[in-house]
Amino acid sequence: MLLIYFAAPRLWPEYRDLLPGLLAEAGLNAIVATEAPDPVAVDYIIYAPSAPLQDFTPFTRCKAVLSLWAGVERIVGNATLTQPLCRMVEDGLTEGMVEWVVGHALRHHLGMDRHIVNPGHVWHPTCPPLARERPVTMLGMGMLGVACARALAALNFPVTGWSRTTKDVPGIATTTDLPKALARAQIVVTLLPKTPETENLLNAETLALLPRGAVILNPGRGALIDDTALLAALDSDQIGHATLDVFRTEPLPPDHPFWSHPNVTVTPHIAADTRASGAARVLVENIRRGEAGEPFLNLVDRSRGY
Ligand code: NDP
Ligand code: OXD
Repeated sequence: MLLIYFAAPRLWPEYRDLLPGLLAEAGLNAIVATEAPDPVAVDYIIYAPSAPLQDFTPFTRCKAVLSLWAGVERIVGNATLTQPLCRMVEDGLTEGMVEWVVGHALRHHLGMDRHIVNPGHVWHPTCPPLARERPVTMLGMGMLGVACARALAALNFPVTGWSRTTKDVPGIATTTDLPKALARAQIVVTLLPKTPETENLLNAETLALLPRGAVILNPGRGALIDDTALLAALDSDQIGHATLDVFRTEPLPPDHPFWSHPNVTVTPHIAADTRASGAARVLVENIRRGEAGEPFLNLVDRSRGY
C-alpha cells in the first residue's frame, strides 16, 4: 500500500517517523512517501491546503483523501476530487481550541488588559461581574463548538449554542434562531466552517443585533465576518473588542487595519494546531477502516460543504 503525504514539508519528519510504527501496529503494510512517480499506485493521500496539489484526477486508485485540517473549505469544492474526503478530528486540536477560547474569553470577561497594561499605575478597584452574569454565544455547535461551550459552561458562563440543526447539549441553551442567539451575547465565539451560507454571517445587520460593547472571538474562519462591517462596528463601539485568529488572507497583510486597531487582537492562526502524535493515529485508523471496508471516520459531506 502507498500513502502520499501532500502537506507542510516542515511537519513531514514527524509523520515520517510516526506513521510506519502505527501502521505496523494496525497490521498494515504500507510505504509512506512525499512523492508518487506513478499516481495510479497511490492508495491514500494525506492532505493539507499548504500543498500545491489541485488535480486529483490522476489518483485513480486512491481510496480516500485524509485532511490534516479540520476546516476543508479549500478542498471540498474541488471538482477533480471524487474520492471520499475525511477531515481531522483529534483530541489535541479540540483541547487547543478549548484553551484558546477559554483564555481569550476570560481575558475580556475579567478586563485583564486594564491591569496588564497600566502605564499610569492607576488603581482600578472595579470587580468584574461573575461569569454567571456574562452570556456567551457559540456560533457553531460541532466538535469544537460543543467542547468550548461545555468548558465555558463549566465556569458558569450562561452559554447559548447556535447551529444549523437542533442540538441537545446538557447545560447549554441551544437554538437555530440567529437573532435570538445574538440578542443577549456579551461574548460571541465563531466556530463555524466557511461555506456559502456562513460567509459574512457577522455583518452590519447581525453585528447590530448584539448588545452594545459585545466582544467577538473568531477562531473559525476569516470569511465568517465582513471585515468592513466589523471595523465600523468597532469604531462606533457597537463591538467592544474583536480577537481574531483567522483572516481572509493569511498571513494578515502588514497594512491591514486589524493590525493597528486598538480594539482588535490578532493571533496568527494558532488557536488549535493538529498535533502529529494524535493526527497520525486518526490517519491510521481511517486507513485501517478503508482496508477493512468499514465506514471512514470524520467523512465530509460534500453537498453541505463541511
Ligand atoms: P464541525 O463540522 O464539527 O461543526 C460545524 C458546526 O457549524 C456545526 O454545528 C454545524 O451545524 C454548524 N454550521 C455549519 N453551517 C451552518 C449554518 N449555515 N448555519 C448554522 N450552523 C452551521 O466543525 P468543527 O467544530 O470541527 O470546526 C469548526 C471550524 O473551526 C472548522 O471548520 C475550521 O474552520 C475552524 N478551525 C479553526 C482552527 C484554528 O486553529 N483557528 C483549528 C480547527 C478548526 P450542524 O451541527 O447543525 O451541522
Ligand atoms: C484547521 C485549522 O482547520 O487549523 O484544522 O484551521
